[in-house]
Amino acid sequence: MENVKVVKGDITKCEVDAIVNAANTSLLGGGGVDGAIHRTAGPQLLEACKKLNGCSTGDAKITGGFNLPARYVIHTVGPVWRGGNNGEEDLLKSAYQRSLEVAEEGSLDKVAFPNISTGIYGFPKEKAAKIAISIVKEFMSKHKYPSEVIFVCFDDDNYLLYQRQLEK
Ligand code: AR6
Repeated sequence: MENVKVVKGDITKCEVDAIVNAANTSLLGGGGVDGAIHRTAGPQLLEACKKLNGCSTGDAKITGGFNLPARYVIHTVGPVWRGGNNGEEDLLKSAYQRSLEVAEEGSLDKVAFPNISTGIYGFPKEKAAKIAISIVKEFMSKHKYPSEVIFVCFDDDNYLLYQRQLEK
């Protein structure tokens, strides 16, 4: 599908309508992609996040992008991988689904996703890639927005997995 793309790189450099942040339930910043997004966006992002009163795992909330090239940040919280029998797959699906719904509600056209939960949260990468791609394709087949989704992979493993999965 040509409106679903994969690139290797840093999501904080993406000039899109919204980038998705793999945050934690506090929404007050952290390491990984969350840390990079807050560093680039500047302190106004933290101020905006403080007003959101956190976010449940599997949910998503939106702020402005401040100093980022992206107009908005959709903050979602993926699950911590605890062996796979604690609802992790459904929670990851929900994190993608809710992020897409928030984009759709804002009529946001071009959205970039990081590989949610596959860093510090330890979700198996191949399983996560299959979930991400299937949820995104299904959502896009039913909705006008977003009309373009970019999977921004930071590590080689994820980049190769997404390339392989998207070729199918
Ligand atoms: N651009 C794109 N992807 C990135 C970047 C970047 N600049 N930096 C890292 N990644 P992680 P999680 C990739 O750990 O597993 C934070 O502390 C990384 O290679 O950022 O959902 C939050 O506050 C990996 O593939 O997020 C939470 O506490 C992917 O982003 C916790 O980490 C996700 O890795 C969330 O853990």
